[in-house]
Amino acid sequence: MKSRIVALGLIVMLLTGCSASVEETAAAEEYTGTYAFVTKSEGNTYNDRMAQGFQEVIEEAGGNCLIYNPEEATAEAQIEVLQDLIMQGVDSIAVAANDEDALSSVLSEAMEQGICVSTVDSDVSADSRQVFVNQADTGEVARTLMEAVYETTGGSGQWAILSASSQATNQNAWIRAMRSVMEEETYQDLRLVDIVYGNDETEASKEKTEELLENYPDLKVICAPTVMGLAAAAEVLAGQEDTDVKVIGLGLPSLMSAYVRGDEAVCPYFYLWNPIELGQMSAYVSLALKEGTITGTEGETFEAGDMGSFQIQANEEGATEVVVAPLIRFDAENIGVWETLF
Ligand code: RAM
Repeated sequence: MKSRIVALGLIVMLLTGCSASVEETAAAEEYTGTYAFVTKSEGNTYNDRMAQGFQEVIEEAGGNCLIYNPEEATAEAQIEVLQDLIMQGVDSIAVAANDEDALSSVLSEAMEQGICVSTVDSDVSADSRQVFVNQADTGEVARTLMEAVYETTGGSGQWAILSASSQATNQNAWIRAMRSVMEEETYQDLRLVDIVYGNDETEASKEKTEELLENYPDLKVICAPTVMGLAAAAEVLAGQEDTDVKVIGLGLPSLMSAYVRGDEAVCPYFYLWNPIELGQMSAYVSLALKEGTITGTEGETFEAGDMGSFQIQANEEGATEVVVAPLIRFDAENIGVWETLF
């Protein structure tokens, strides 16, 4: 008898999304509920643009939206927020993880409580969330950045990486993938001399940039796959009297417009996806998980408003993800259009 009750509970869970209560079934059908979005940290315009997209979609669907920006880009700061969300009994949590493993236990607890859990921008281990909303294919990001390093250095010489926090899953995945692209013969004359971490904070990233310039007088290029890091490095380079060092990476047009224009531009071009659309996609995924349209399994499809129909795929780590968009290249020619958007 007991196992029949458990089985019935499981069927209800599958039919109604992550929570097993019958009352919530009705709510899910109307797309109501409380949907939380936890960013990596406050003071990062990129996170604000993602949160903006998330909020738009949730509120349009009639949901209650909660945005949390932890004070620092650390796992500890996020765990505190996540514990609070479990206590509040929210319906859904979407989180951009500061650490691949450290959030596992709190996110698993959230799922046990019937909360829908997804990651966005930066993932956790596969068993502590249902699906990852990936901004862009990891291999494509790595190859694109390596090609930019190659082109900007002229194919040889020293370069360094200015990353965000040392535990960030997305940063580390891109760095790992860049290292494997670097093994190709084309890149054999390039030398990665250092990887430094500015924690997605402007001052810390500026200090790390200055240290790189001091420690490596022959440095040619800094690659910063973090929007706060890229803008900070560009600001430092633009303030140097006499330097040929360039910066490339992932950045927000609104923060970079001063640095890509003109012959002496310290950043010849950079890349990103649309962070507002990334937040929107995270909201559509959260709604579909709650509604029960998807559970986070490979092959499931769902509708993402104007962005169309999407399918959940398996990634290289054997986990599931939705890949949002190709990378956009920004340079002096097109930045004027993009800088007003994000
Ligand atoms: C930073 C964050 C974020 C990353 C972007 C490109 O602000 O580290 O996770 O995706 O840059």
